[in-house]
Amino acid sequence: MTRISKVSAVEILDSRGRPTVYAVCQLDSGHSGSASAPAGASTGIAEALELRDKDGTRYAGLGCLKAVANINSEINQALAGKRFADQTALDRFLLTLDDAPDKSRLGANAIIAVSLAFCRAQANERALPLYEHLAQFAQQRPRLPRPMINLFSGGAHAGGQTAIQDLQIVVPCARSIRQCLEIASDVFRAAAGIVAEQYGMRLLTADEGGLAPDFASSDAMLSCAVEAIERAGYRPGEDVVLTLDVAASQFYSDGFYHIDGARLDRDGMIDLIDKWRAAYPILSIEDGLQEGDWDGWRQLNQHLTGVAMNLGDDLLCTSPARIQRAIAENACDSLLLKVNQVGTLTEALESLRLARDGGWKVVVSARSGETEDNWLADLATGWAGDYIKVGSITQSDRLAKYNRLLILEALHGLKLAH
Ligand code: 2PG
Ligand code: MG
Repeated sequence: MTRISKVSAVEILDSRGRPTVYAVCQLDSGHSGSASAPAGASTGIAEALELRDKDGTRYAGLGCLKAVANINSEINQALAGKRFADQTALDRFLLTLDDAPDKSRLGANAIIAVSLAFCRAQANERALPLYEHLAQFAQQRPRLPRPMINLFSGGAHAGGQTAIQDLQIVVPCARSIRQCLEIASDVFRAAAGIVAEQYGMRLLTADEGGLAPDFASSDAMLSCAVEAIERAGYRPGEDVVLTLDVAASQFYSDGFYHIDGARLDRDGMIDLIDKWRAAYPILSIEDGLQEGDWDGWRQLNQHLTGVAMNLGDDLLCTSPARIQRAIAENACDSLLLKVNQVGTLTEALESLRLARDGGWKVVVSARSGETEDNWLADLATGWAGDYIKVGSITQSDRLAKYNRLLILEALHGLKLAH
């Protein structure tokens, strides 16, 4: 049993310069742990709610002082002096404190920060590296996830200059994290060179550090990625492949997808995805359709089965209920797992287990708003994610996670998935 002596919190700033929550959990044993909450920009409708102050005099209303105060007062009063057998006991207790289904009373940003801080404190108490503690919690054999590394950004992460939100590269030929990053860096440099030649700009990067030129179309973005892979000396489709986060909910309105100057209905959007798939080496399509169109997702799944991963982010919101529905309805075949979408580690683990039981692939993902905290790398390793989606290789909020993976590989002897 672990006895908590105190939990406390501070408002800190994330990679977009927006407030977020940093929590500390102190144990009677003298050990402690801390963690910070990430924050999304293209959030799904079914996500747990980040509590923001809505006080226009600070950070345009995005302050987190209420969430911080909830930890320092109510959550601390409820937890201080209590004993918990494990993470599940702590998380279940947290859920009893906030009876709002979307965790909006205390704030999902407050709850996830406490859930993670407790996890780190317990790992420290048990003298285990965080990934190992998480692996034992999930009863998984730890394994390094293969990175999906952001090359180009658009959508909500880059001012909407192109519709597709994230174009990422995966290096299937790499046998190590080190090699993945070396090759990704070659491709990124080549892409930066092409962007400089064709768009006259050096490194104009988006929220996750990806290059964000004003591509004329999705095709221009995709073909530029292929050109960058070739220019860097690699074979597209063999050495390096592409993954897309279409984030289609972001450009869906009035019943249509507004993309590349066209106004597409569901069938038109599925056709477009088929064309991309036929023309480019695409391993995975995330949020190819908007989050409310379950019939469309079933249709899309038939098109993608056997040719690309059909990855649900906004559709699923890491919610066990939505994952169960998607499995039952054959709506997709892979989970983008973001723990703050659901609000506690225990609920996220339930989502992971459902996805695994359904035979799905799992991509453990960062948010577009991150901090220097690196718990995600340990989570993706301890929970044996197939892939990790962290963003590009140009910002410390992203590199904190990649660097942790490099360290886990070099010093802890962990091996890359597949
Ligand atoms: C996504 C994420 C990460 P956000 O949509 O997958 O790229 O973005 O955190 O803004 O939801
Ligand atoms: Mg997404």
